[in-house]
Amino acid sequence: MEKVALITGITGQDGAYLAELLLEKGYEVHGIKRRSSLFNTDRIDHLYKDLHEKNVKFFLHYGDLTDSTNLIRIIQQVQPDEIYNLAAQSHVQVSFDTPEYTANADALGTLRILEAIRILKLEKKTKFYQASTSELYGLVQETPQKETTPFYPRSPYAVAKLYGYWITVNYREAYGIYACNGILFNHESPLRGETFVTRKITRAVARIKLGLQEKLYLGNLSAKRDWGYAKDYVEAMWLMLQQDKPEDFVVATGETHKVREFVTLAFKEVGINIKWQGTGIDEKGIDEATGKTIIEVDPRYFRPTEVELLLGDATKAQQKLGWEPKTNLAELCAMMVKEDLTSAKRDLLCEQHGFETHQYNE
Ligand code: NDP
Ligand code: GDR
Repeated sequence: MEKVALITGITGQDGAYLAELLLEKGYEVHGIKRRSSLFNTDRIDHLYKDLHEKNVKFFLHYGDLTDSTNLIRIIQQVQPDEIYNLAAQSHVQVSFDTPEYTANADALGTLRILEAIRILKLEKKTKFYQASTSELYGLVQETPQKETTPFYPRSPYAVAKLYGYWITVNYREAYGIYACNGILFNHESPLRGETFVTRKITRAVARIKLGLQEKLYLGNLSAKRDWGYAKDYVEAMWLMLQQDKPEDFVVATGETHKVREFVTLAFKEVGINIKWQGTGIDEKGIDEATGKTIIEVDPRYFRPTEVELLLGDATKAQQKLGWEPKTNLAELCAMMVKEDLTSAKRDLLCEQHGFETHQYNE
């Protein structure tokens, strides 16, 4: 019998890679997308087939994590073997502006799905994956961070995810649901949202290289992150739901780098060497060849409370799931810059032929 999976957040970075992986494995894949005034399915359009064709295995449903009745109805209709709860207001800085909404979607949204499983009496049938995060570790208590490291969340996003983490553990213990937390460290790709720091950097690198943009403004250049490749990480999500018993796992590369290092690496990909000058808000990145300042610090991007250092220890995932990262930071960065150069070249062509292109930078 082919398995049926339901993915919330299917239009996001991880949703797109996971949907691809599960379709390759022969699953019937259902996803929940939000109604939006513009199309929001760019990342999964290549998976979509006209529903009138034969053997369609990919289905989208309108829904929202803030709407219980909608979630219950979709889960009742789909009767999934596996639910991957990837939907979230996932931007840490935005969570300081929208803390209540973030709690509603990220914390209560998780509860709503677990309750739907219970209400529909699917506790024995449906396995549940919760997209937990290294942001739970927040203020450093121990490095590298592993499954037993105490949590100290530092943003409304992380606090909401803390609820999601514990409610998942609680429903596993209270009702015997096969429910797992994947505590994933930052993972990036060419599909990464444009306002997360790596993608913001690789997009700017491409646009600066082609003369479409003058400068890149960033916040805390000294924050350290353990960055992996999203496509490698969705494999770990799937593996977590294929074990004999449900457990929580850290997924990470075991390497950490400063934002500043990622900037240097990304500019190097297009032949620009960066010389760093100054400190704090006066720090600047200068193009060695031209002497022009192309990177500046903008305190608007500082967070009220920051997570300074993330470094994960994925030994448990390696031992129990046989999972290991396959892509290193240099390969990841090169891949992202390459994709962004392709789209910047498209923009340049348009401009050269008299068509305006607009780029929203945040
Ligand atoms: P994205 O921001 O790329 O995707 C989030 C998805 O959630 C989008 O499909 C978005 O829809 C959807 N969504 C947001 N709010 C709602 C809502 N109220 N109801 C239904 N859907 C909603 O995130 P990622 O793919 O990067 O991350 C996936 C999950 O993993 C998230 O939960 C994130 O918090 C978590 N995580 C991510 C890490 C990372 O480094 N990427 C690390 C650890 C955890 P739309 O497209 O319409 O905006
Ligand atoms: P993060 O990712 O907060 O770790 O959350 P993000 O890429 O936003 O920030 C990483 C670090 O870079 C610093 N930074 C900037 N960040 C952004 N977005 N924009 C800037 O201009 C900038 N300048 C410096 C940040 O301060 C931070 O220290 C991501 C999300 O995917 C979460 O959903 C997920 O849970 C965690 O990763 C693990």
